[in-house]
Amino acid sequence: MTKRNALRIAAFSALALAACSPRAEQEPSAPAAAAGGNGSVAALMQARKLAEPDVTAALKTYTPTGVHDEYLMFASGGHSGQVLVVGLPSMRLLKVIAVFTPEPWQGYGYGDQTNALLASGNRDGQELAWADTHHPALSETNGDYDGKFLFIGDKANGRLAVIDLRDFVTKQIVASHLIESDHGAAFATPNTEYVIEPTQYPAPLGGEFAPIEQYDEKYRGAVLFWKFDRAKGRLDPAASFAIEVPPYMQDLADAGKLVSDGFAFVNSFNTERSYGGTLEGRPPLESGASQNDTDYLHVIDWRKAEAAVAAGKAETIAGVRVLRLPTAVAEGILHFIPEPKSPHGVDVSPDGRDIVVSGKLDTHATIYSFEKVKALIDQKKYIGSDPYGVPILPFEEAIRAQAEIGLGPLHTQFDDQGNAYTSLFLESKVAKWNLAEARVIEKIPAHYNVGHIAAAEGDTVSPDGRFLVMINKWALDRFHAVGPLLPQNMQLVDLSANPMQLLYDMPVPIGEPHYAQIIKADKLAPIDVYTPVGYDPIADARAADAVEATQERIERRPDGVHVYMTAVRSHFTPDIVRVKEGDTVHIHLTNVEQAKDATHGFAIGSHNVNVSIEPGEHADISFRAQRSGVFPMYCTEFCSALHLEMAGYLLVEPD
Ligand code: K7E
Ligand code: CUA
Repeated sequence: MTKRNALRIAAFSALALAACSPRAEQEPSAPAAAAGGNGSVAALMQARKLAEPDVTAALKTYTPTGVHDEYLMFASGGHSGQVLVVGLPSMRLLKVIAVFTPEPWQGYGYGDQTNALLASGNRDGQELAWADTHHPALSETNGDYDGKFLFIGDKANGRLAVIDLRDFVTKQIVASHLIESDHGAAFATPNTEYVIEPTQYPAPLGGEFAPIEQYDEKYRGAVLFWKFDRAKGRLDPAASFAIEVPPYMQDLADAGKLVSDGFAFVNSFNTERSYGGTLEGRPPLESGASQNDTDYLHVIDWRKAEAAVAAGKAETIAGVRVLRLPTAVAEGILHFIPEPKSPHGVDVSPDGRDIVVSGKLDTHATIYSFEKVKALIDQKKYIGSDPYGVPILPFEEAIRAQAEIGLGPLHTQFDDQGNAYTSLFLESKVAKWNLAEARVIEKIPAHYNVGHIAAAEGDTVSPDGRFLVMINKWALDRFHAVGPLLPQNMQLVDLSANPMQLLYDMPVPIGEPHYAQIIKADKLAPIDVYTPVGYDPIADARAADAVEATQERIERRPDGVHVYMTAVRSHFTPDIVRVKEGDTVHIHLTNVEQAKDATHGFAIGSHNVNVSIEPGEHADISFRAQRSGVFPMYCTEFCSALHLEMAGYLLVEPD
């Protein structure tokens, strides 16, 4: 038990003692307590039907006003295409970071900068108004979260985004045209040299067409290694590469660390290469893909791959340097090891020595020993090769142990005591097990189908233990009914309690938060204001059209009317904009304030104009004044006592 929890429990005991004293029993009557009034702890417990564990849970999570959380959790926003930022242990939602989809509050997708950013993720000119985000990945230094950047993928459209944690703003979206889908996942190498993005569903590389009957010959997967330029804070497509892999369905990945640094582990399912055809006399994909007892764990030596690419051994497909399968095999970059059928999670232990794989249809967590795997690779000890020539290492000689943990194991996390935690989807439990001994210690029930779990600093070389969040699919009976579409449910667990204790349920009503990472809050140092004034957060530079106070003006030019505008509590300058019907209008708007919290919004009705400008921020807004009329413009944040007066008019004169 940590010191802090011990203190909290001591505080609780004192309260409980007070509650049980005769004097306490004479405290206010039940109706007052039920209404929340001035009841004693005992009366409140009775009125609200709370048991002792409920009260300890409350004391462990209750965070008084003004007190900050100890951890921040970054959870994917699933179908919303966004990222949730949640404080632990309070489970308070602190922010929803707009990533792949428009978000009105942040004015994301309503101004020129964010429109261009979103458009950079379009595919073949198709505007994409949604994304399926799964696995966020925090940037790492020496295998530890460094609190600088966050990456998140889009499963549906095979995209990846970069969020800067200085301002919690999305800076870049990249979409490779090599692949059609990924797992919505990002995996960072220990020094964020690369962000790994494996495909999910195979297709011909480069967006070509091939009949599904040519699945074996023409369809492929790829594991992309996006080079991260830390100084620029952007992924560098020109320095990135991919490794072609067979048309199995690659799934999750994890980067090796410490002893296994330089390697990446990717699992796969459907090594049967089933492709469905339920109306064409073939079995559905799900049964076709479950025939074999094993699939293949892909072991990738990414440093060797990097060297092969540098030596010119890659082929360019759809603008991406690709190491084709024969090259990957010849260079000793890619090896397979059988893994129990239909695996899902692959997780490298904090010391980098174990690779834990869980198969959805197997009751074990299989622990591969990196040391053994490396020795087998060095000795070229193969039991054969797959149909694409990839050498296969012997399963029995590659594993250290198999832990019998339960039904439907999915994902594994680690603590600071040598324990692993694995979610059991079918059992709706999380198993705590000793990693060295591969022995289950205890299980805690999740309320329903638990998918991912996230532990504090759980993917690093030095996890914290303390807290674990179970991310459950659908909330069933946990909350008041809100119609047939159910929220998801994140459940906070105290790992320092023995046995583990469930502390809190948090409904998530905006999409399925597949995975999350939890970082110590003091590792983050976000800014309060943008400097210099006139800052464009997407370009990370002062905007070319930044406006200084006294420089405000309106200019008519061949490409339209340019309005150079400033915002300061509580007015816009200019506050009257006169244009002609049919004019294109470009508003260059700078918030010239430098005080923390001096945010302004800027909206014009009927024109889809809506931006949020934080202190020092600049935004450009372009639109066409289609119809003559009088259109109020106003600030959308209650920024001062005279906020309602922070308004003006767009006057569109008839042509
Ligand atoms: Cu939903 Cu990791 Cu994408 Cu498992 S994933 S649950
Ligand atoms: Cu500025 Cu309200």
